[in-house]
Amino acid sequence: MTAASASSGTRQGASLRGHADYGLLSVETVPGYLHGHPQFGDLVDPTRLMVREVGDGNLNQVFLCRDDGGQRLCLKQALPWVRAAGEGWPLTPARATAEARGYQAAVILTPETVPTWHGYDADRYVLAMEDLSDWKVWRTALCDGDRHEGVEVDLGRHIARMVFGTSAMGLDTSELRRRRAGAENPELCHITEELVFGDPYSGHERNSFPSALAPDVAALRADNPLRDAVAEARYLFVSCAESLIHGDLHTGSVMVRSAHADHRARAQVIDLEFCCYGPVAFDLGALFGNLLLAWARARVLGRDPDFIAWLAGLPAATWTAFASEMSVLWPHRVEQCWSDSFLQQWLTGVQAQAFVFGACKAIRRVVGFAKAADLQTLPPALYPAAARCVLHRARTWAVGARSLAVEDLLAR
Ligand code: SR1
Ligand code: MG
Repeated sequence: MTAASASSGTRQGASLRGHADYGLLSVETVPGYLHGHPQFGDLVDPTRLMVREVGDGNLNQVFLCRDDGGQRLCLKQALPWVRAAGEGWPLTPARATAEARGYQAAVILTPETVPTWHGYDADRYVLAMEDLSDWKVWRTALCDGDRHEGVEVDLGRHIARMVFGTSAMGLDTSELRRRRAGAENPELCHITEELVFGDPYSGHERNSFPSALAPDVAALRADNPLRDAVAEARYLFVSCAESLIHGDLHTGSVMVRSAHADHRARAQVIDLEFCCYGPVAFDLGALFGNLLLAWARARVLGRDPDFIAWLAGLPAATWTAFASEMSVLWPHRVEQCWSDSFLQQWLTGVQAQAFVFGACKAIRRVVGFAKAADLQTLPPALYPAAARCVLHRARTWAVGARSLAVEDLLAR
């Protein structure tokens, strides 16, 4: 076997070649690329390679490479446009540089919760990392009704370790400022500002929802307390650069697997192209908002009550893991001026912010561009009830954020 073999999703590769002067990869050209880039090519045998393009996200192409000795590698390349929209929506491939920056920080601060990192080719916007094809996308697992116990603990810890290691808690402020200055990701942040905080409350043509939901969406747009909360969250996202955040930490950015020696599941955080300096609550909120989608789905499908109760407990369990890890790391802060009572105050503020961000993240998946499988794969007759459940619950989070307990987010 000497040639790369095409598989599903690769037809796009042919039409993309020639459009980008940095050389877009295809299943046919990956073996040659690996020959010419031995820092990656040495990890597999490029002469005896099977290559599959498996990108199913909104932005990039992803190649899984496996040689006939079983060695595997994942290459991810940024396209010069939004994959889900096509060439009419150009987007800088430099987002891959932001993603590489995120992985490089994460492999130092929390190596257990990211794939093994093999490096970045900045000329071709290609990231090389461990192939996680024997893991499952958490969103898919939740949609299927699979329980992966312990994933939420990994995620809470992951977020805490990232915030501690990239903020004024763990860095001296000169170093923090240098890192911030070198970590701008304006185009991707702009997408978030528009898609998460803007479009759902406007008549933007990117929005889409069934006509049955039109009265609900109109009510959302006329809801001034909700819109004020969204505006405050948007301002916080734009203005707060406390730590390096993932920037898109929904359940589709998490891979999960159960078979571990201690019988608890594990999480791997992926897809860091939205990585930027921002408010840590944005990552926590992304998880909460996407757990709301999974919970609404499970309810309308009439899933096992134990599964629904487990789902309902995940925001609090994630939060507890996050807050506990912050307490573990706290004695190592660089400045004692960050007092113990400051930590408690900070946690209280972050939690309320996360509820509003979570609301925004859930609402955008119902009204705006880029939907989520949790709702989209429901039988059509069940969709409106699930969507209304999400919108109603999200509003409660946004307008009641300062008085809500995390245990109550998904209470019946
Ligand atoms: C134009 S990109 C659309 C969405 O895909 C990503 O996963 C982000 O959530 C972004 O908002
Ligand atoms: Mg993504």
